[in-house]
Amino acid sequence: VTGGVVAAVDLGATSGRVMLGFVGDGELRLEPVARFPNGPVEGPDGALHWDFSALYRHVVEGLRDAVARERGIASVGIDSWAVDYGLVSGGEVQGEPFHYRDDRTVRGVEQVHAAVPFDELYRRNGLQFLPFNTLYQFVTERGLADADAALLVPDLVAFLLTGAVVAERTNASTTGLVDVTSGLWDVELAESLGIPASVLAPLVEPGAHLGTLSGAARERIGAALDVVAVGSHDTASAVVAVPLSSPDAAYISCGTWGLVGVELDEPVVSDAAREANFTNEGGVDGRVRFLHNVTGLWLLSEAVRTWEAEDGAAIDLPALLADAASVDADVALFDANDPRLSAPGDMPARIAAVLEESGAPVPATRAAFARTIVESIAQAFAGAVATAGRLTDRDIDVIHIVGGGSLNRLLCQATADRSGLPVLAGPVEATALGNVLVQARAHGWYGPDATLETLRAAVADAFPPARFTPRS
Ligand code: LFR
Repeated sequence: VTGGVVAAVDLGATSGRVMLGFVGDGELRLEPVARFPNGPVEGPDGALHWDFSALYRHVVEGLRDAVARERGIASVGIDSWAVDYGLVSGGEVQGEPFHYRDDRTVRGVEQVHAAVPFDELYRRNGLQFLPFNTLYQFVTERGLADADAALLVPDLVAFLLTGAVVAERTNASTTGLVDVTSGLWDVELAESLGIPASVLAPLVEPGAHLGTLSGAARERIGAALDVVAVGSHDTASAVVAVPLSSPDAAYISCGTWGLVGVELDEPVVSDAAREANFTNEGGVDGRVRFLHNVTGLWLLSEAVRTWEAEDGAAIDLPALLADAASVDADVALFDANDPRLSAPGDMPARIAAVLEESGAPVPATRAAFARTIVESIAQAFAGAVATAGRLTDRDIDVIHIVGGGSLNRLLCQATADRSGLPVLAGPVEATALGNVLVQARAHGWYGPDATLETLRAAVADAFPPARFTPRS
């Protein structure tokens, strides 16, 4: 291993960060440079949007701080949540991108499924049904016909930084418009839905050089940094950095969502996979991320947000989780994926309504509520791991949890207990690490033949996971 330093921009649904990644002989280390909040905002049209202008400003300021701290940055990589996009025309970004939790997608789903039945869609794009997959958003989009390109969020950031107009392949796979077999844009599908193929940018692979910071960005950041494509879907980057310890391991990338599944070489688009709502998203190096979206820490963070608004004061989450840990584990459970829990809002009241409907008792304290949420997420995780094993004919023997959820000991132990499998937790910053590692490999720092296994071995060395053994 030779080495150097790169910058990772990692944008999540609740916060974004800029980090420096140091890679060298036996070294793999992240240093946080900037962290900023993110979340849905209501636009003048009454719909949920992202404040993309603010996000971009934070990215530029973060990169400026990174350059001030470290002169020799070899490149920058960008990843974010999937599916959402901005329109570009005449070299400008048009308006603030819609948030995937906006309910305009209800119309989009009806429209798409009326034109192409879901089972045919699944055969073509291999994606689980999520109401916000980009194709459902596109068909409700008025500005599409006039746009030069529709770029997913990381590509949109790269465009503003360099002027490059591309679609990085792992994230493009979440649009529903990439053919799961060929890996190319399904132009015929797009056109049959009235989506102009001209807005779909050329596909690029993770590791591709996208360009150098252009005029305005270079001036504000203070260096002519190179931008390199990474697995720009945050989950694709996270999966790169899962220190998979067995060929039959499952992983859970747990943040706002819990992405539960296995890595495959070939997609599985069987009837059973479709009925279980498992997705075949594009991974780095052409691997397949065969997984299911479970609503993850969103349930807890929305509940905490509601309680904080009630109290007019911040809640100490570690203290709340410690109290939750001393509540009896035999609490009432609800379906974490209940669609009524998807939009922002008063989560404790909504969960209470779901519990009451099923005749289950509503927790009396916040600690008990937190316990019900964590156990319900763990139950959904265990179920999805079992389903992944069944659908791929694998005898899953260990579950890796990476991302923010890997720090939630209660959740890790509950997942071990409810699945009956050991849980290996960490690294917490898997997404940023995957981003850094794909750049590092593109620079040749892991040698000419480095595979994902080479990169994962580096993760396992630098970030030994914490083990949770199932209790009967
Ligand atoms: C996780 C994630 C999921 C995707 C969801 C919406 O951050 O990227 O993989 O399904 O957000 O984009």
